[in-house]
Amino acid sequence: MAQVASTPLPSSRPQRYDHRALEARWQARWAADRLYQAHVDTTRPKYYALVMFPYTSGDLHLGHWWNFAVADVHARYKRMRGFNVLFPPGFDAFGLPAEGAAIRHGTHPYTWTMDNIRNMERQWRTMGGSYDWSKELATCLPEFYRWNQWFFLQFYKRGLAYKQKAPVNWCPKDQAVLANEQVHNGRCWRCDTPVVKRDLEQWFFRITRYADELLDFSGIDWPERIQTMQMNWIGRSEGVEFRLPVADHPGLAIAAFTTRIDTVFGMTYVVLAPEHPLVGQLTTPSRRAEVEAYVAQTRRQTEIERLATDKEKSGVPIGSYAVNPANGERLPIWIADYVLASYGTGAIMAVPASDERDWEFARKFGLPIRVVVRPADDPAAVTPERLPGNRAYVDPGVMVNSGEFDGLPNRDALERIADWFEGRGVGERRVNYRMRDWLISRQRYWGTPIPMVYCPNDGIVPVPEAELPVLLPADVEFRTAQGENPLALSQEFVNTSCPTCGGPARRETDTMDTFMDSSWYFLRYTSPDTRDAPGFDQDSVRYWLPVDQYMGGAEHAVMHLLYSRFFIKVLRDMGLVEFGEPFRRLYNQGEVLGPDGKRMSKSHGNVVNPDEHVGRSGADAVRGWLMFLGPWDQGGHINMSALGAIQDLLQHIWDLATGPAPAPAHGAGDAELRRLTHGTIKGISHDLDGFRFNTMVSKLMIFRNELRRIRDASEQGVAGQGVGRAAWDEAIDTLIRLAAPSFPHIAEELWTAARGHPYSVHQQPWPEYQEALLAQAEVVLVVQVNGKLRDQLRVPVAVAGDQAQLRELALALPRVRQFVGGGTVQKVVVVPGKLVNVVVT
Ligand code: ANZ
Repeated sequence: MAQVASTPLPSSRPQRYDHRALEARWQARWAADRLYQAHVDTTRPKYYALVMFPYTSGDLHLGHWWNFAVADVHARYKRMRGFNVLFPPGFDAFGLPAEGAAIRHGTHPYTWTMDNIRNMERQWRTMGGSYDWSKELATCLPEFYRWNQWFFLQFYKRGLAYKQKAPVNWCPKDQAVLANEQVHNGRCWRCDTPVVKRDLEQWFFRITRYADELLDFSGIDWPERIQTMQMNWIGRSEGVEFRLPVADHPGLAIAAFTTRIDTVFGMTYVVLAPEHPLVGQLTTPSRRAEVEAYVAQTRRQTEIERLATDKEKSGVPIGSYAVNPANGERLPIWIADYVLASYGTGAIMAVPASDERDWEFARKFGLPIRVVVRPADDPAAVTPERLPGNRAYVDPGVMVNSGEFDGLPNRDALERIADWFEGRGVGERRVNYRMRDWLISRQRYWGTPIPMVYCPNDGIVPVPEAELPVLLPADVEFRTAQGENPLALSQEFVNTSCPTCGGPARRETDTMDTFMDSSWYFLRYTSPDTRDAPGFDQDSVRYWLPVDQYMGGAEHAVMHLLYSRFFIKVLRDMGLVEFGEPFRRLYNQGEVLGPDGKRMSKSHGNVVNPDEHVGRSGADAVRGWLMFLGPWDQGGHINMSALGAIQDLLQHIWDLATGPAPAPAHGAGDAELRRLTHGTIKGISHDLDGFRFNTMVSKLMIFRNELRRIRDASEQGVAGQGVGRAAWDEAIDTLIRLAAPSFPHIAEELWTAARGHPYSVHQQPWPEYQEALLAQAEVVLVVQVNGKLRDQLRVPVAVAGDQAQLRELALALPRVRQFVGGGTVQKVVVVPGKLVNVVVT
């Protein structure tokens, strides 16, 4: 294997490390050779490595590099490990900013987006990544989004897509719906107008049908934190839904959901959400003005503001009363913003003694508090003043003031009262989820048109599959649109004919949430040219999916990562895929911060553009720089000293690989060098397996230091045990291969051009370490007599496990002989590699 190492390099070879020439040259060669193009090959183990695709915002900044370049190190490593790797790039290309740019600059969203893609792709390619550009996709192209429409139709057929009135954030000035993220302190992010809730007909996906299945994470290896966030988001709770008759309104009842039916005797008032449909009917004339003012005030708040626990409680009574079905008591009905219309039934039984929010509310408005569960160890704690800490008691305890249930542990009472209610037909056990159905309609232009038609005769009619895609119209006016959906203004788009009766009809002008695109783009990557349903080649998907390693930010914990899981489960139930989880392993990398330690943003003026650094220092240096900034999952902040350290590393690797080998008879000896080489392979492999890129780079640096030390000793003529040519060549060739995933260009140049090995280093197997070479040359064992330390034994590794020899050597030690003295050796206990104990009587 060793070839040309110490012969002077031919003059045509670059003597100096010049990243400029070599990076461009190798990138062109890899592209021409389609080195990273993935093909289905059932004879090889596959590995689907995926980074969350970027939004087409305009530029790739160093934060993108942090994601994509480091992920590339992982993909390259897996390739050298023998996997058939699929590693595709693409663009998340629909979304609001394109429309904003269109309004501001008068460009079409398509033009703006495609220009950005071109620029970002150019930057992306300078990374020297092993991305398979033949798989590239952009979600804003009809060849992609027609399948969104096709999936929508299938969901509709299966009852998983439906239309319903729902309250949305509405800016009265812009005349536009806003996403929750676009509401800042109750005001529009653009014009600062107070945002109101408005009920609009919206399209939903019935993700709640899969709620229970989405709580099951078995079979996937995801960070605990993300699983917990999804579980909290789904928010499964078991409880009882029961009815409270309304006093003086025969036949009318309020349904309430509670997880604590055991506390039903402690209910002292009832609260409806201000938006509850019964509020109008149950408000008495004398209360009307106050109630209406309160309802209007609530509509201006976001859900997040309403739920804040530190918020001062507010509410008003509406003048009517409800009857507690457990004891017949008449209780006042209030409305308050801490009760949400969208959860449970939008109404609660309030038990101030057992619930913190109800306690605060009751205290503020002077409502009664009745203790029904007391601490088990305090029989006197039956009044509010006697409760521990003078606050709501929420822990398990013993029932009081609850009729026949008094004295029971409250857990038992909970089941008994649930049975009692069910037996009397007053209520039923129920499971509730905090998660709502996925609202997918957006009143915007730059998204996938929802393929539905409204006909005066036939109602809502799906567009026939054969007529897909429903294309976004090109001639749309953006400037005049006062925040209104430009699609709705396009007569050419809106006016159509009914697929059923042929008469005049109107198209749906809502487009789909862009999370629709990201819910399945990873299927399309396997076969991006597919023109047939279902929008991906099923054989390719069978081979490549699920994704083996997904890499992306933790900010996607609930939306994208939950929607994708839902989507795949639906596709599985449709028989389109054979798996139920899209991403087998998930890794959340941290964030790279600006030089000032702050999040990079244009407003902070601390955005670092990679182009400049790539131009000056080379892509390899920037890749290493990023890895060296900190652990990948934690992030780090940009500092120039780290870049300098990487530039030194690259120069030193270059010098070692192109310079002469140490003269034999100098240096540390083959055994030590090989132990170093193989120990480094082991350490670096371990780090790469665990995504510890920063410590991996440190290990390369240590390896580099040691090799330089050996070489320098040789140059200075320091006598040693001698490093043979084979061991040196092994070390250098290993160094290059270990560096190849991180520094693909310099590694290729050194491997192929400088050392004359067969192209490409990126198709070489990953070096394997030999365990036997890792062991220390000598091992020191402790020698005891009757359990007391008396001496030590230094033996060659080969002897350290040889019981008979160790016994003999230990007994021969002078100090052992001294302590054995005239006694009899009963036995010699040998723990190989560690200890010899001589037992004497
Ligand atoms: C009485 C009670 C007594 C409650 C008690 C709790 C403790 P999770 O676990 O999140 O499902 N609740 C029900 N619907 C609500 C709504 N629309 N808005 C605000 N709060 C609502 O919580 C269920 C509990 O949250 C329910 O149980 C109800 O208060 C409240 F000692 O009923 B509970």
